[in-house]
Amino acid sequence: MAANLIQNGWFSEINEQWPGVALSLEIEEMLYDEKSKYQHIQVFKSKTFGNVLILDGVVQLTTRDECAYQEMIAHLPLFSHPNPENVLIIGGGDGGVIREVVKHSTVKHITICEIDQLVIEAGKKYFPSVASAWDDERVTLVCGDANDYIQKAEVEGKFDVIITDSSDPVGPAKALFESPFYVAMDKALKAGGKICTQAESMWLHLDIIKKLVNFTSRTFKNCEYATTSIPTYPCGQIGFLLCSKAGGKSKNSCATPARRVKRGEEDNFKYYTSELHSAAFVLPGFVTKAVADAKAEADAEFKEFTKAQKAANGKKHKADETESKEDAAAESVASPSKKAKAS
Ligand code: SPM
Repeated sequence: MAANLIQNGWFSEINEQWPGVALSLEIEEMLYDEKSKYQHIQVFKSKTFGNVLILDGVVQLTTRDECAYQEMIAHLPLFSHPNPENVLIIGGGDGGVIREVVKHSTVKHITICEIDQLVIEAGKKYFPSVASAWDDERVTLVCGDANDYIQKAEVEGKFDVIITDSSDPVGPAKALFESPFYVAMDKALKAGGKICTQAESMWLHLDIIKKLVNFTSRTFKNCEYATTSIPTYPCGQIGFLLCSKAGGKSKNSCATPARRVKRGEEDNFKYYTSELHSAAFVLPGFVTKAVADAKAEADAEFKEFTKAQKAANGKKHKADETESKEDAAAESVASPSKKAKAS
């Protein structure tokens, strides 16, 4: 943690990604401070929000409010799918998303691709209530770069649900906010598959949200932004991008759950409810407009591209025609007997 982020026993999340605004948490005890090959990892015990995980100076989770993020990023796509069996988690080395995915009895295999082994170890040691499902027999860990893993031929058409629990688009997670990564995730889905990715704050990063919607709406059948409130992320809010692949038995929209929490199982969830699922897709006017604008821009760009391509093909067709006429004329001059035979 940069020294200027701790003063008088308080951690302040000062960062260029959210200029002029910062959350502060009072530190009771510093528990862990290591630099991995990828990032600076720190854990402290806070006065009122439990243990806190910080990566490169940015809050990733606190034990008090992590449910608002982990439950929503996992259950929004899982309950939108009628029968999720094979799930991929990208990132999420603290183990919180695994803890949520194992709650679905339909799920047979869970692959988690996390780049940083030290995050996994810190999670197990300092966040046992979060990293509680690593031993579930359905879980396989791939320790590596998710952007490489998702491009592999062996994952094509393999998953029902992909959940990307990443840090922000600076540092190791940068490529996870770019179009090629989403195109590769689409390929890795089965028909009717769903993806859900950490998609930043509507108060701070409307530009990132619009960019994500713009390129995902070209690839997927449907894409939607959903929101959750979480006090320890900047501005107290974070969102998710949910994209659906056509086909299968899934509905294209994730806004109405395909399955509801079963009666008697409500206590498995601290934050998520079937009602909150639908409510997460009800957005303030300016966000609804930004999402609609991004989709309309993508449509217009696609139409423009198709028009330009048609025009280029038309020109090429004409040029080919002229060329073959000229070739034929030249050939008939060079070998008049052929022409005579042909006629
Ligand atoms: N399993 C928890 C990992 C958290 N991953 C998301 C962290 C996002 C932190 N930054 C939020 C910034 C919002 N603009």
